Amino acid sequence: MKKQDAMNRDWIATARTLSQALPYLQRYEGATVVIKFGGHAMGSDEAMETFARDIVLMQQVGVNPVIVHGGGPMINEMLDKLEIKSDFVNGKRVTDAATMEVVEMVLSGRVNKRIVQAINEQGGRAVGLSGKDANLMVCEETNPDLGFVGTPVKMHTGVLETLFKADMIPVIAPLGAGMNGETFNVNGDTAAGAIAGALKADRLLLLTDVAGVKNADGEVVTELTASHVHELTEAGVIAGGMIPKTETALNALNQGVRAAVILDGRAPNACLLELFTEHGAGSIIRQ
Ligand code: X2W
Repeated sequence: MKKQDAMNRDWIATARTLSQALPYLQRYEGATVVIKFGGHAMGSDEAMETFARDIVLMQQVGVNPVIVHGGGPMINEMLDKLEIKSDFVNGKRVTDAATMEVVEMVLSGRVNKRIVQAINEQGGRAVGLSGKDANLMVCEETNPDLGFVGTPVKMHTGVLETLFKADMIPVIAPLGAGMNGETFNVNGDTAAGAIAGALKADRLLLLTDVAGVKNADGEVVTELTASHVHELTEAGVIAGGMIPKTETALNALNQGVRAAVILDGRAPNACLLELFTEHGAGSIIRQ
């Protein structure tokens, strides 16, 4: 009898959770949400399955999710196997022609298809592409010292609108097309910010392996404005790997994205927690 009571309580709690989500579901109906899924946030097969289910649920309730993925650790692993040395300058991989081939093979081939398959296994219809497809992300060389590292300069998001209309979920590898037939390697955060900006997305979720932006006491700040981010950066509190993330967030806001969130993608159901509960997750940055 007691066991039955406990089970009933679980179901009642589930029903209450769904009921409480209603205002959030209404708020995000028809919204575009760009999710950067970093290589460090991609954990086990189980974590990938949970992520994929969250994305399919989002789409089921009327959101247009766009996944932009990274895969830095997976590229490192393959370069190691091939005994190709790789260096980073300010968080960007120095990319010569041989490295570029491996980057494209790993991102477009291995990582992209793993995510596409995980979403499709949950009943979604994901389509994998890179910034080269339909000239989605046209790039220029960032700095000659970095080789084939690209900065997005012109976006053509028509292909994404087409996929939204067909209820398909775009999964994008961060590669760009050059004006002279080159392929460029684009930092995953930069690519996600450029795509979110071009779509004027309602949300940019940067899923990483830290809980969010921390203050001087090491506590996660749940809500920040752009000027707050500038202050923390000048004070040296926002430092290291967090800088490209907050810069991406601020650039996206400047291009018309409503809010950017930096959150721990390894936490269970991180995307749903952020979008559909009062609790939210990580650090939300608004203008
Ligand atoms: C990155 C692209 C992948 C990436 C790289 O080659 O590693 C540059 O550095 P994460 O997992 O998001 O770090 N590109 C130019 O950004 O992956």
